[in-house]
Amino acid sequence: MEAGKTASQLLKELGLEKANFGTYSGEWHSEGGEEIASRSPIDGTVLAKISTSSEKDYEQVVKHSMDEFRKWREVPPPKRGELIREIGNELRKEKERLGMIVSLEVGKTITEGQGEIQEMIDVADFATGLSRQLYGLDIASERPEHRMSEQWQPLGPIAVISSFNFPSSVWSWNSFVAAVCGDTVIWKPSSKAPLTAIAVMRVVERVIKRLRANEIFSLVTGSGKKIGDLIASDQRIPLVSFTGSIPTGKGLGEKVASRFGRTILELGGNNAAIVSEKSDMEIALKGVAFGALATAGQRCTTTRRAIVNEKIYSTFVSRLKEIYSSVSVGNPLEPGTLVGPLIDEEAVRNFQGAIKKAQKEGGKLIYGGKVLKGKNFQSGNYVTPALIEANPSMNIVKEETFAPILYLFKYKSLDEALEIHNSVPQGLSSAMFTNDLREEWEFLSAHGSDCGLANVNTGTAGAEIGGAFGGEKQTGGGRESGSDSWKLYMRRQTVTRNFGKTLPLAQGVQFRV
Ligand code: UN1
Repeated sequence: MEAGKTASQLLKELGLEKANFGTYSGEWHSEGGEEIASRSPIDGTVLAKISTSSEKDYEQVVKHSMDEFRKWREVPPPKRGELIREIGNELRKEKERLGMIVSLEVGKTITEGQGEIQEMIDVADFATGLSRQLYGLDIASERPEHRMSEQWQPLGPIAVISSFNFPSSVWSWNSFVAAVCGDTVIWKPSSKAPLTAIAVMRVVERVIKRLRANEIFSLVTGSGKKIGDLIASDQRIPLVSFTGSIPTGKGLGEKVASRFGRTILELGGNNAAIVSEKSDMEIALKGVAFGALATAGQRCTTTRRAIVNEKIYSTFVSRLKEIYSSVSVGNPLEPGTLVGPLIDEEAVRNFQGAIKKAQKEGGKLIYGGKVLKGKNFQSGNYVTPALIEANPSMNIVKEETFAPILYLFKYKSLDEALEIHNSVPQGLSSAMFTNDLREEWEFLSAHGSDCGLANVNTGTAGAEIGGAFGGEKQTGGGRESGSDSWKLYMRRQTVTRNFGKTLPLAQGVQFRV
């Protein structure tokens, strides 16, 4: 399947043009922002051109989002949920087409592109239910005839800066939850995936216009340096949710904190799977392979390290090599493909650079690591996934390289495995494969995995939306999507009410006037 041909048909069906405005605030506009191209990593085809947001566009968006917030915060939460339900239903209808846009723009396999939209639908369902579950607390007061409680208020217009690898679902994790909380949302997608954002916003716009609902979602496009910076230093935006690299997240976090704004940071992962000799090897192999290879190793949750018990190490590694050699790398639109292209040339260079560094530090490349050339690999972004035998003292294994490189480690005792596991600066996802209850306990205990996500007998990638998603240490500490992540999109208000006829003071303080 050719990316170009598929794309023009799809763009038409979705009401998109070859050239698109990259700013939406109740209407599409562009006031002289520079033009960028959405380029498919599959074969380098330019899918569409997008005129990004100028400062004037940005200003219009923020003003619009503030105005809409003043109206939206007055809407009862279950009514807000009704809008999200309708958006979810529209996404159900458009799942195939939108999933295809994702595949075309970022090179995901068809099933992964569809999965991305499914994740949005799931979050829409979750947020609709949540809109009736925004609960507070009732707290005992030390004073007679007093009541204390806790309630939650909307925050304001918030910003969501998303990355290319989950170009729409991460926006929905934040936006659908924030919307039922009463916030309005300004979306800045990655400049590597603006077309998906525009396509999603077109679908959202259709629902909003049909229902004559509040225009709570807006879109700005442009570089992190320009638009990202405007957001980071904009006092009017109380919360910025950012998904991306550790250095960018650090800079953004500092900027937002310096104006007392809040952030939800979802930064790099360096996720490991511990494979015990007491595991079911078939499950472990599949879990590690999916974790390392899905999305061509470009997930925050990608398995980057496998820590394998020495007793099964050689069997496990040779089986893994077999799996790797049977995996087809190529055009992600073809049904048999498991590993598509990397997003761009820079990603390919990083892949090669990391392998070189690993080899210099004593790592042994035992499989893959090549850049594929030829007719089927036109864009030059296709690589054979790499397996590298490593040791924990190497520096490169402490870094996240957004590519399919799996470092392999051997361990003797579980203590040693856990030490290797926790020895990196990132703390997003983790997995342990074992059928031994005591080993599972160690992994899940306070001295076990130090990550935000800890999985047993399932891999590091592929989290469900019902749990809170995010990680510790340099991953940034944010939580998104399920559980009580909604609290991050609201402000907490402690309420004290006096029903009595006197004014007793707390802590027994006397004040006689
Ligand atoms: C990401 O890579 O930024 O858990 C998110 C997963 C996906 C989400 C990944 N559901 O792999």
